Amino acid sequence: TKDDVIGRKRNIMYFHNENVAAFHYGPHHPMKPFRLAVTHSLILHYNLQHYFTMVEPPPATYEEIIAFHDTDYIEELMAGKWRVVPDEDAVDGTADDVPLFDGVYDYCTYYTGSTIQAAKALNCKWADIVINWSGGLHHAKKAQASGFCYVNDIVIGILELLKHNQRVLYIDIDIHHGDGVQDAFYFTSRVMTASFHHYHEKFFPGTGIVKEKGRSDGKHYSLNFPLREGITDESYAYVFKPIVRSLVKFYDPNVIVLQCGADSLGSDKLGKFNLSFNGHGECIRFVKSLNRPLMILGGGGYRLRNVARCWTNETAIIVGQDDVISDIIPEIDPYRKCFAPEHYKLRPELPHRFRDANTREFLDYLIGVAEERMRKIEH
Ligand code: V1P
Ligand code: CA
Ligand code: ZN
Repeated sequence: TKDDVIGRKRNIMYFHNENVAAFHYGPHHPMKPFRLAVTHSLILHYNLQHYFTMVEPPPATYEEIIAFHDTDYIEELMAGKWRVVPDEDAVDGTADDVPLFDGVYDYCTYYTGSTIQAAKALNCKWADIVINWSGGLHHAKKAQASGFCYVNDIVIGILELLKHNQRVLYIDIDIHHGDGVQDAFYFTSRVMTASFHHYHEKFFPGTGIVKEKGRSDGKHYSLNFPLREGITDESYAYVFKPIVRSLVKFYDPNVIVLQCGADSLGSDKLGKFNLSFNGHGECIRFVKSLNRPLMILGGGGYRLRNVARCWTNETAIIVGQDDVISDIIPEIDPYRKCFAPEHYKLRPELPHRFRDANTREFLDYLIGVAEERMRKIEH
């Protein structure tokens, strides 16, 4: 089988608490938790559950959440009220992106509970690969919600992994900078963070330049790859593969956490890249082929039908069924109508909306940065 060719058979666990999909950020908000119900349904209708152990994990507890977050901040979230900040503009900017919708704290406990249980399954060696598509909310800070994220399940999950693992490598392919995870581990060498993202001063969150490289014990353990708009499958693989290969070779992580935000796909509502389902999925395939214990998380993704397609295809890649399953969405899936515009295909071609502004010279410069940084790390 293909598993024997690229590595030994991996034990896979899939974490899903269906309560997470019933929350609403509000009528005009791009983040739609319902995408998680559509994704889960599509995974089931492709019968991929035969290849993994499905777990419905409990919600995260208050104690688990304050392993990272400030208690005062979490009290506000539980009460559904942000503290009054004198700067009115800041309040408005925050309120639009992170509205206090009904049940917002409960919502956080569901996606975070799944990430925590996924981390525990890796720690106990019950699984080699764990999946939580509801997780990956990489912008949340210790005492502040940001960019659709309130509780940082990734940071909490990595803290759990650090109880049993000396070194964790975090890789983030969401189109936005993984600032919340980078900030949380900026001063330690036990977590290396690598974010690939679109960078532009006007593009959220406006951080993630190459010069942000970590401080004190963490110096050289934060890596940023600020990409220009319109990047294609070829250009993305050209930087991603050699960089990730050398991070794994030199950092030698005990476990890898991969945030798979689907907003780096072409035609995303917020994104500016041209990745196809294949190009995005190739990153997941490549990281899997490195044969380390692996946690797969979701993240952004704002064209609902493409998020479900992307993460279903990537679940199939993880279980080694991507070249076996049909490219036509199963007729029995109750959400099939969501996929009508592209003739019910699982991996339709996506329109290229942006010219690729990433020159070969620029991509070679980014690869050089990673190589130079790897020469500086030791452990
Ligand atoms: O651009 C901003 C804020 C508003 N300015 C004051 C700065 N916010 C973005 C937030 C994007 C968050 C991405 C989250 C993730 O990385 C992880 C889950 O994918 C934003 C955008 C935008 N086009 O970038 N907010 C909104 N659009 C928005 C639109 C309508 C209603 C509410 C928010
Ligand atoms: Ca990213
Ligand atoms: Zn994003």
